[in-house]
Amino acid sequence: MYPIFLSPGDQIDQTFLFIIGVSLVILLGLVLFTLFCLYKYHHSRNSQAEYIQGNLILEITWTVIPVLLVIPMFYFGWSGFKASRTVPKDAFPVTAIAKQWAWRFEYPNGKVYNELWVPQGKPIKVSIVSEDVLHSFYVPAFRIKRDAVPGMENFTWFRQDKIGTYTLYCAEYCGLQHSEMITQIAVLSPGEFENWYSKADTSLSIPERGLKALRMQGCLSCHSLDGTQLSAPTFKGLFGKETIVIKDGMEITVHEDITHLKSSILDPQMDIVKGFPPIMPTPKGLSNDDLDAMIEFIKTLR
Ligand SMILES: [Cu+2]
Repeated sequence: MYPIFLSPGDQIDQTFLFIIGVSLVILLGLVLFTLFCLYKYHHSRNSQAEYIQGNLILEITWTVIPVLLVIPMFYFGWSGFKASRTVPKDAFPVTAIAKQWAWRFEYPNGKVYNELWVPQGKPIKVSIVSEDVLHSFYVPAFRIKRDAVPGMENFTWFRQDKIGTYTLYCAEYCGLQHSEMITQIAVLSPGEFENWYSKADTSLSIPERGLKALRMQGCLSCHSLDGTQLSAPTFKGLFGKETIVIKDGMEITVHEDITHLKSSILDPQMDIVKGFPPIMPTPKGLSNDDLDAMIEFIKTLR
């Protein structure tokens, strides 16, 4: 039996090492055997070929040895797979929500964050869902990759004993800003985690709340804060600006005031800023307060 104190990531590593080890032994054996045959059966020593009709011992040997090698590979692979699909009962549940192009994490107490913060040494069950297209929850450091499929709930689990930050990628090409769909898993000491987890978000100022909402909605994958041109207009200096937009095929100039910004967020296809692709998704689950806070935040980027 696999020691149950190993997390699925460690089991995958051990299985991998086992298979690599066996492969190396086979490689070495084959090379040595080839060199031996090259020498022994060189035509200068054996000019006449010999006719051999079957060899029972040889046939049994080359059947039994591979079987003995392959069965443990299967065993380690299978038990590792089973461990990765069997969530411990005391696991802490978090939901990972994927959308173009950001991750969002919902905790049992209602806390929502754009990074996955977890306590050290505790099994974490991650339910994985998508709000739009296929994405994939990929954490190389934990040896985890699991798809986020629209319309169904997937899951994975991990336990990390080492405090630190680990990168979480999206590993399924999901559109223009796919490569921006990247965030962090922060493994904190249990005390630190409890401290963060039990603290409500009421301490945020209104613009701070707006920034958080922009992150959560994935806006910052396309709209920069510092004037950099990504695949959508930058937020820097946007408020109060005159912008040329395409509306029903016609170019018109709009004034980016509170009303226009709000309606552009709620109905992204209403008019499209000239020179940019019409790729912005309609925000989901955006409260009025968050919308107001977003505008307040954009206002600060003069
Ligand atoms: Cu994605």
